[in-house]
Amino acid sequence: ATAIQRADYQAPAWWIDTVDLTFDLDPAKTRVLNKMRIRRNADVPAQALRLDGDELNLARVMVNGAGTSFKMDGSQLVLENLPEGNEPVELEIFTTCTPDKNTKLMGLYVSEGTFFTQCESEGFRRITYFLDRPDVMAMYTVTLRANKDAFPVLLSNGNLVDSGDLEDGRHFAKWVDPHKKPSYLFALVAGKLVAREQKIKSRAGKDHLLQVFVRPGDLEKTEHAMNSLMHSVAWDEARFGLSLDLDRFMIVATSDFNMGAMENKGLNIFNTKYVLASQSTATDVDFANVESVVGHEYFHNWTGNRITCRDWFQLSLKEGLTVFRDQEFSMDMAGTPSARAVKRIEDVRVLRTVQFPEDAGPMAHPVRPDSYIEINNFYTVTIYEKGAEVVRMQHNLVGREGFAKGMKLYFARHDGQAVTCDDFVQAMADANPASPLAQHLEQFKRWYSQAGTPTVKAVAQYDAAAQTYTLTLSQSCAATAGQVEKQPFVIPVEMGLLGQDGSALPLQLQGDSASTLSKTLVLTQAEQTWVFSNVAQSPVPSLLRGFSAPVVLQYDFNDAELLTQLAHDSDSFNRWEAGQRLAVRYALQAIQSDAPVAANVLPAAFVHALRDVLRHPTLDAAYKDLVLALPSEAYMAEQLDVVDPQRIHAVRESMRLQLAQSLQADWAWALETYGDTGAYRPDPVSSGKRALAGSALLMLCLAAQVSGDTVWHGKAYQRFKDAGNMTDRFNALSALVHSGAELAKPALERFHTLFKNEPLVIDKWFALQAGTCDRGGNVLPAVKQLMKHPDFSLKNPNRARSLIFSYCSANPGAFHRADAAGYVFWSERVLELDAINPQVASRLARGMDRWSKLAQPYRTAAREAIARVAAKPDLSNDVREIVTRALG
Ligand code: B3K
Ligand code: ZN
Repeated sequence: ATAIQRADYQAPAWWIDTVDLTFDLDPAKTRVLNKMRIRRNADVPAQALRLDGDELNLARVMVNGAGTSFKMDGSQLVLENLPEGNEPVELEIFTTCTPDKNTKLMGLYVSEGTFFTQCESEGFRRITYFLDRPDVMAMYTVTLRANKDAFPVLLSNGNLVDSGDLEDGRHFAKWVDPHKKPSYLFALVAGKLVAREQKIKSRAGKDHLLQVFVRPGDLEKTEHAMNSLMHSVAWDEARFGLSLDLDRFMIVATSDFNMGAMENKGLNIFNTKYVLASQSTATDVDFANVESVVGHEYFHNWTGNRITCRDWFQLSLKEGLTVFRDQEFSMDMAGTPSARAVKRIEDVRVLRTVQFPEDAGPMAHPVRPDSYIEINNFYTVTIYEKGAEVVRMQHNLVGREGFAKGMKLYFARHDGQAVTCDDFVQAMADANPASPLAQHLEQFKRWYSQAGTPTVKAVAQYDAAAQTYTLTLSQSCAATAGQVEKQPFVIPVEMGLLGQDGSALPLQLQGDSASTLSKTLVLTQAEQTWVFSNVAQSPVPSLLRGFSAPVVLQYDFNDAELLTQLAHDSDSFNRWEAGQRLAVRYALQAIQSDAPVAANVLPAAFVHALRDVLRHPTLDAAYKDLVLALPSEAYMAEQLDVVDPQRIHAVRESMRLQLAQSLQADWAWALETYGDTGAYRPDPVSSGKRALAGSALLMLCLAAQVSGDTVWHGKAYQRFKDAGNMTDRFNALSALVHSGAELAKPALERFHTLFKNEPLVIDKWFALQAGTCDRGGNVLPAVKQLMKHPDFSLKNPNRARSLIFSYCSANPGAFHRADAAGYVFWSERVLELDAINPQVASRLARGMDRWSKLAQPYRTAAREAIARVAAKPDLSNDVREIVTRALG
């Protein structure tokens, strides 16, 4: 397979104005009649029409009602003799496909007897021959015909305009989408489904019908998704003046889905994981995820669907922007400043533990990539989360009002078009001509073109006599594949200064008359200096507040300065960050020392500071839980050039045990204080209490395991049995499992019995066992045993992720074995999955991205495992691209 280059973009030679599809749905052989009205693109030289196809059986092609000659070029259907001139041409293509053999879950497939589609990015070509690219936008009419008993519900995009019975127990439904769209937003669903319905009125007074379709038994688990959808509609109107542009908006859930959800116009298809939620089966995190994914897909209706991407290199145009929007939605829904800060910290944690490594590894790519082999490999945390940070920086540079103005201009200019990332930034800058974004526009765009995480180094000097504070910021960015030299970025650095007692000091730049408590410095050069006057004492700098740019900040803080920030910083993000910096500092010292891992990796002063946070009278429980949580093993590994996963694991375990033991009374207090949240509501405040109580219980069980006093295990088992919601129940179960308690086994059995008919809960059951702390190498054999469990299936992506990914990609202490058995297991599963579903396989393949940093013997063994995968001749493009880059 050859790489596709962004620079090679050419406008299509033909346009498709209308598409009229008729489906005769049959799992074994579905017949698709595709009637298109096409015309030449007068702006480009006349060319043959080349239509994309994939695994289709072609029966007939007609042009203007008559047969025609055609040829095949690979998988493309080529029509060379179409009429000359610019008159529209009627093209009719008749094909068949086999949905029940479609294990890739791209195109038209069957899940538990129901038809679903997934077209983004290039799945539509598995349904019919087409110009399957996002800049070809057409009006769709869709007629679905199927057996009425087996497929009573027939759905597609837009409005239902006709339906009725046919002969032989069949029926039909005809749908017309009132908006033109690219093929990747096409969808159909046919099966036995029921819907929760809600009528709403928009601000403008228009009526809309919202529907959430699920399998019959799941209806009572859809209330939260429906509420989330209503909130999303209201939020987009209130914050951006964007109203629902359809009479009917549908969400349908399926348990077989490659990713989270898909924003098909008016017919979003969701993984059940992000729709179904009830107090007894879903955790607080699940509830929050449902809200955020429902929001995300709904917000795509404007950012993605009304304005779409010119080509797939522009993917972040819709994804980065829509992630930014869903993050803001979740923050606005959370309400309090503290809950907003918690959400921000969680988002930054994902960015730093997943995206920073990606940006430093073999898959590093700019937010707008320059080339790809398989586009499905580029639905990455760089496109999504870093893309959202790049939008967030624009938001911060033009301000909240300015951002809303920029969005207005973006829609005024481009509604109904397929555009580029440049078009978005241009609109933002043009709407805010006096902003630093407009001032540095060309330079700001480097965030889209240069890969890698920049480092910002800060050096400061306090002059007591002159009462000045001089801050010098310099930036650099390591080389990434194909990009050796990096030009300076535009980096907004929000900052404040704290007095030695932690109070906020006024900031007055030399030459300015007014002072503020927080300020955004815009770093544009390789190095820049700012001087603050009237600084009465030597301050503690609070830099990169709110994580104002996706960079690594280096500053030589001493422990005392970080403890001051941890106790007092008015910026919640940096207060949390100070604790993380200290924890990482002590962890790295212990990891890099030659001595055996000590029991007291953390100095007493730090432990006391954490106790003060835990016992703090006013801080929210959710925030306390984040401060008390140690940085992950993956995050620690990223700070090292040579990674010994076992050493990191041992050090982190020791730190955790130290916190468990030295704060034992405080954890007991926390469990007592936060452990009963009354009637269940998944709001941020009570979720935070449950999270902190869950952590406390785990700490108490860990300490108990060492002391041999099993009272807490008994209490945990009791909590597990009596819990009134899944969060408390699963936290108690996890505490038993992670602490290696004897009661873990009966609890796991009981849990399985209770929830054997709840697939999403059984996923948790698999994931917990695969993700548990390794004791003498026992996790891998347990995972292998679980693969033989009657409930396990590699074909179901959620199930595969719950067992295989939880072990290979989320349990480094168990996966990196000196005997290489974890790596062998990984390579076998990648190959096995690749034959079923290349997209899922290639996600698993990414688990070894960082192999070259491993210490021996892991490094050599990891390389061998990757090479074993690469040696397979008929790998999918998906996996081939990942392993080739990894070995690169
Ligand atoms: N746009 C889809 C992702 C499609 C992935 C295709 N491999 C979901 C989303 O980002 O909302
Ligand atoms: Zn998206």
